[in-house]
Amino acid sequence: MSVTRASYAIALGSNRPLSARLTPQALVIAAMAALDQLPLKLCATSPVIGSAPLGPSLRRYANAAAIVETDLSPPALLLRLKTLERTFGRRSGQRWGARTLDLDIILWSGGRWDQRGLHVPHEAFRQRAFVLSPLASITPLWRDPVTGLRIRHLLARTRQSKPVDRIGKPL
Ligand code: A4P
Ligand code: MG
Repeated sequence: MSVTRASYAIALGSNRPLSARLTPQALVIAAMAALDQLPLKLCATSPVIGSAPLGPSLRRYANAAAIVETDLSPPALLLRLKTLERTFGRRSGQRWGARTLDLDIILWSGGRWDQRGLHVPHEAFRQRAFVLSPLASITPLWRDPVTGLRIRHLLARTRQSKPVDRIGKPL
């Protein structure tokens, strides 16, 4: 299925090297370049940041974000991203386990997409500075269609410690 041209925000993460040269940071940089080989236009890429691991994996992550434009629907784009993850040595394993490359769809210009196996906006992004900080450097004004808040506002909230519910609405 294709949609009329849409914008997507993609989060990139890596915390396992593929070789001595292909460190997590190098993998994220290479993956951003590889996005340009897909049937899409790479509009913006963020700097790569280092971040402390959330979850069971002990290794630090390299994280970044990219904005792309494409006619691909959310599930069609996800398929392409999963293929790219495998090209970069991603093997299926423990959820949240160390990985050479993780590509998540965070937002798309069509608003919400909810089906089995794909939820856009990404369900956890509002609480994650390692997603919001790179994203804010390239698209600070994009509004989350669920809370109505801009990326830069969501990022600012992660620096306060106000309680929020599961989707990030203030309690
Ligand atoms: N899926 C549903 N919605 C989406 C979406 N919007 N984008 C499904 C991408 N995938 C989506 O993902 C599992 C399944 O989620 C997919 O098959 C897809 O159908 P996965 O990438 O195979 O596995 P995962 O990444 O281990 O699980 P998950 O739930 O995506 O974890 P997250 O949210 O990606 O978190 N700490 C730091 N500092 N930096 C990180 O990048 N990442 C994680 C993983 C944990 N801790 C981290 C980081
Ligand atoms: Mg993932």
